[in-house]
Amino acid sequence: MAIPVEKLKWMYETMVKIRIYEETMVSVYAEGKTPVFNIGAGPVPGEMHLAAGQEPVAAGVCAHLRPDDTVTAPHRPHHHAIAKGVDLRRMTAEIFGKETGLGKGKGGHMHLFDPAVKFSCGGIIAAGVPHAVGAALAAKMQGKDAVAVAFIGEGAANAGAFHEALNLAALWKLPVVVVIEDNRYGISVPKEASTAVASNADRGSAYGIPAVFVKDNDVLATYEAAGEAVARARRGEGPSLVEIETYRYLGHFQGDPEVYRDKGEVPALRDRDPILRLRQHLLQQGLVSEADLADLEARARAAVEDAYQFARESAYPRPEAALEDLFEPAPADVQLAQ
Ligand SMILES: Cc1ncc(C[n+]2csc(CCOP(=O)(O)OP(=O)(O)O)c2C)c(N)n1
Repeated sequence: MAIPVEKLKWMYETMVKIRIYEETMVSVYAEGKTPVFNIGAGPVPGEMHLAAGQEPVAAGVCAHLRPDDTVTAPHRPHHHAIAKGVDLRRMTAEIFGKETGLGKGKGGHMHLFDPAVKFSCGGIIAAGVPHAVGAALAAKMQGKDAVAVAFIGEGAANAGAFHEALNLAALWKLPVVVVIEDNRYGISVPKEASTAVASNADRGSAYGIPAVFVKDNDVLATYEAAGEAVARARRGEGPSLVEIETYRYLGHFQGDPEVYRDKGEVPALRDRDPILRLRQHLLQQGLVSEADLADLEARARAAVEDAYQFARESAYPRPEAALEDLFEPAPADVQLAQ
């Protein structure tokens, strides 16, 4: 399948934007947390899970999605959010805990919600799968051709929610695609120590649905596999499972001592960097010039810098705001017990 040049350029720019975003976060998150690591200090309090290296998954899948398609993401959500088109300023402000954030600064980095592009994420492993299946059920009942995509890690594919949700999605032929990011580890536990099958694609047959395994963090192969799965869902033919072999360059969380992996692992992975591989492919095929790529890279960097500046300059919420927006106001025709 020939991939349109505009899509290739979009995927390149998106991957570069994600990488710059995550690398910027590495240093911003560290502000105020040295020499003694204090998780509450600095401009970005709380835990931080970054996805540098995993860009092909988000870009290759979201290249097929529309704003009215739903995406649910896990605790490592920035790459999915960026690729889905979440407002970068308001996302960054949310991560900084500012009142201009997507959730008025009350959620932080694991709780990003943008209804404008139907994006959500959360820290409970595999919880996004039933949510995506619910969105797919809603689209089907409303007669829409929107689809839902749930991104989860390979560790989460051992959770009950994943299996229960897939069973129902298959039974009801819902327009949902479950994308598993195999980045080798669930925190410190390697996949082979937690999962009895080498590839989660083998689990598709348990639900009678198509399933593929995409090797080597390859954005072009991811684009093709996701394209087939999304098109099948849009045609009303039901769910699919796509597992993508990807790499996590950073720790499970920022501050992770990473004693569970060999010191040579990440440098070897970085030698096969997926952004550099796409760059070389675009140039070798004569699809773009160095100047074109420099423009895309400059635009990506400018968007990231603008978002961080917006977040830094925004105000913190008023203390009283902690008690606002906790409950949806009751509909007028509902009498509340006194
Ligand atoms: C239901 C539940 N159990 C346990 C945890 C603690 N936990 C947080 S991240 C994580 C590992 C997730 O691994 P994986 O799904 O492979 O995603 P990755 O971190 O590699 O992106 C666990 C067990 C949790 N958040 N939710």
